[in-house]
Amino acid sequence: MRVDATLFISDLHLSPDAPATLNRFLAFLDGPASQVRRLYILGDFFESWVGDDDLPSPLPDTVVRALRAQADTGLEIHIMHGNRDFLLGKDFCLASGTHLLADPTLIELHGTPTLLMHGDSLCTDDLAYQQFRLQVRNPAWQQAVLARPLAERRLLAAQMRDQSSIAKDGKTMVVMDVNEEAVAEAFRNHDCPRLIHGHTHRPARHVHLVDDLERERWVLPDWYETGGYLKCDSLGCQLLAWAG
Ligand SMILES: [Mn+2]
Repeated sequence: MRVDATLFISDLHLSPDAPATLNRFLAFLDGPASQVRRLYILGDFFESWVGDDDLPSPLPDTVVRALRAQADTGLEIHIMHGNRDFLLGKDFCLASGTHLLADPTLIELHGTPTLLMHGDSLCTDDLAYQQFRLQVRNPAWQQAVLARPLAERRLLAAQMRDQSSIAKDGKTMVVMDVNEEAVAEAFRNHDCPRLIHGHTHRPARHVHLVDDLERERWVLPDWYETGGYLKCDSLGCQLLAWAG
């Protein structure tokens, strides 16, 4: 029996180089996720995604089968693009039984209007990154990339990962965190009391006073060392660790 609760995860950065994280995720699906009705994956599920024609590779294949098994037994699964896996497409969703979610999306979460985002669009102090984001989210750029051979796209993905880690080295923690005004704007634009996002890898519950109303912002953990997730039901939300 699945209980009426919703789980949120993000930033697993699943990759063939991190088998422990994959195992932790598979255990999470068979554990906490098998007990509830809904799972939201808010971006950077994969460390990189070179196109849905890579589905037969071992890692995507394992993950798709595991998601599918839960979807087939009643788990509603939604997935949002992150800044690593923005090429995840319809074929992935069809194969895994998941639903692609726009960034941002406002949902009614157990009675509370809740805004869901990956979180990178809130990091407006990082101008170089926002430039990059505009490029990779451009449908024309994505089509051009997807038209290239798979092997070439794998190389490109590796290069982009290297460039991202070099770029991060030169940036301060403040630049890479969310901008307070961007957060306030998001709350205002969607007129909601709650926001859930990932991306910054700084799990926490923040309270923001926007237009005289208290709003809560939950930041999801990454899965590099251990895992973790946010569990929400009609009573509220809580961050939980998941060591597998
Ligand atoms: Mn991210």
